This record gives sequence, structure tokens and C-alpha cells, in this order.
Amino acid sequence: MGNTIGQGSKVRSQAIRAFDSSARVLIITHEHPDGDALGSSLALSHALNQRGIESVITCVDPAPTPFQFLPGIRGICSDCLLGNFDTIAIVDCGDLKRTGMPERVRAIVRHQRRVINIDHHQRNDLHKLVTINYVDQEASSAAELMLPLIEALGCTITPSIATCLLTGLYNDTGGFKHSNTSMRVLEHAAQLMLAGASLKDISMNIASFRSVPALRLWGIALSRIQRHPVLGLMTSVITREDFKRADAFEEDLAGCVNLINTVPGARATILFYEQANGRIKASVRTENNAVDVSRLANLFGGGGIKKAAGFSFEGHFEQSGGQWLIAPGCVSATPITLPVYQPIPSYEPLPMLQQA
Ligand SMILES: [Mn+2]
Repeated sequence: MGNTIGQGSKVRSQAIRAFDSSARVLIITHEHPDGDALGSSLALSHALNQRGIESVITCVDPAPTPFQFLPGIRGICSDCLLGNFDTIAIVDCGDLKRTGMPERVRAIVRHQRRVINIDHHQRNDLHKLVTINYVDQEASSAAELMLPLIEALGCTITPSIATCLLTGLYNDTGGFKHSNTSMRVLEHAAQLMLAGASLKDISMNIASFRSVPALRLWGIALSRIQRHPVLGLMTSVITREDFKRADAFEEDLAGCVNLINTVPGARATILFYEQANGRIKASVRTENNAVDVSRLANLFGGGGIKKAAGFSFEGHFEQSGGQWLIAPGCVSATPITLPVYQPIPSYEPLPMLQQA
């Protein structure tokens, strides 16, 4: 069988055969789960249950509040007893590391022949370990790959499955705004709405509800926006002290980097924030087709997709003379100075708007 990469019908039938001959399936998704990780995993779980196949979803981190509306979310386990699983599906994990339990996954793969990797990330080291790779780097989301897989399993797209998959599509296309919103994505979205998913409810839950602590934290991040005049790079910084002051958590920052990235002419945006584990996390976004932020993230041992990526490194922020410095002893021997504030130039409308 070997390492097949692709989303063709051949790989799909390998995956179907593996699922169909299983009594119990373990689904693993990535740490700090997002709407695609949770939605795609839950949709697969609902579909397997429809086929009389038992399934357990495991994720090392809890599901953030905005995703608590997803059908079945409370059944997700933070740990799994490695027992009698016939097949393991790893969903939306660009890297082994992203599973949050790389050593355990390595051990599983050593003893388990049937491991299916369902993913859409640019860099994926899982494919070397796994027997069935249902991977398409051009797909917007794991949900986009999951819909044809569930259909091929012979399952009915119930309102629950439709809601989970539409949440995945919504999440990874930035609410159908990013450039990965292809015609196929919109066709899938229409199909899922016909099957009973409510786009309005999904967008209300994911994008429209913000807690007071989250908005306070966003306010701090927005007040610190810097723009690099040459690179066209937007940056901002959040420290542990800011989290405390706003009474907020790391998950409250979700979506903030996308808002900063709306500045016209921004080639890319990096939101740096101090994590509880003493590291600095960098969330990177771009809407520029000439920029692939996953390559930048790879340089620092991170990963992601072309338009959205992340990495982390040891260190903390210090402020000196109104400037933010990344403290030395981590990525570099000398402090790294973030770009100073540059007034943001007025901008021209996009060409398409001018023609209108
Ligand atoms: Mn995804």
C-alpha cells in the first residue's frame, strides 16, 4: 500500500475500506483546536456512528467557547486510553507535533497498521509515518476533504454533520473571505446549508460573539500595531501582563490577527503573544498571493498553510524607549527590535472597485 498522497478516489477507497472494517475508530485532532479541527473530527465521528462504528475523538486542549455549539462537542476527550482501536484517523494536523502527543502517536503508528492522515496543510511530516494519506494541500480545510469522504462512506449528511462541516469551511476561509474560498468551497457550503446547516448561527457563534475580556485584549493589541515601511509587515504584541489586565485567555486572541491584517497593503501580519509556558507564539496571516507565510513559519520550526501559519520560540518581551524588544538568549544573541510605528499611508481602492 505504501505512502499514497492525494485526495483521489483511490486513497479515498483505501480510507473507506479501513473504516468499514473497523468496530472502533480513534480520531485525533490538533492541539489548540479550531473550528476546522473540531468540525471535521465531529463530522467524521457522526458519520461513523451512522455506520454503526464506534468512535472516540481526542484532543489535548479543550474546545474554545465559540465552538461549544457544535453537536457532540462535549464527548471529546482530552486523553485516550490506547485500547482496541482498529483504525486511527489524524485530522487537520500539519505536523506530528501538532497532535500535542507526538511520542504517543509515534507509538500508535508503530503498532497500528491502519492510520489515516486527513489533512490540508503545506508541510506535513505525518505522511512519512502513516499508511493512508488523504491529503490535499490545495483544499481550503480538512472539512472540504471530509465531505466527499463521508459521502463515499454512504452516509446521509444530517443537519449535525452539515453544521460541523460548514463550521470547518467557515473557520479556515475566514468566513468565506480568504482567497482559498474557491467555487468548490461555496458549492460545498450551499450543499451543507441545504442539508440543514445554519450559516447565520455558525457565524454568530464564531465571529459575532466576543466576551468583554476578549475585546479588552483586542484593544491592547490594536493599540500596539506597528508597520514595517519596507517589508509591509504589520505586527503587534501581547504580554502575560496584558492577559492578566484584561482578565483574558490565549483563546480570546483568536481572530485578532485577521483584523490587524485588514490594513490595505499589508503583505503579512504577525501577532506575537507571550504564552503561559514561557514561550512567545507568533500567529502569521497574509492575503497577498505572492506571500506564503507557512514558509516563514517553517524557518522557526512552525507550520501552517499559505495564508495562515504560526511558530513559537523561547523568550519574552521587554519594553525600552517605547520600543518592544524580544529578550535575548532565544532566537538571537542580541535583542530583536520590532518595527517602529510608521503612519499608515492612505490607500487606493482595489482595481476591481475602480472599474465599477
Ligand atoms: Mn484546517
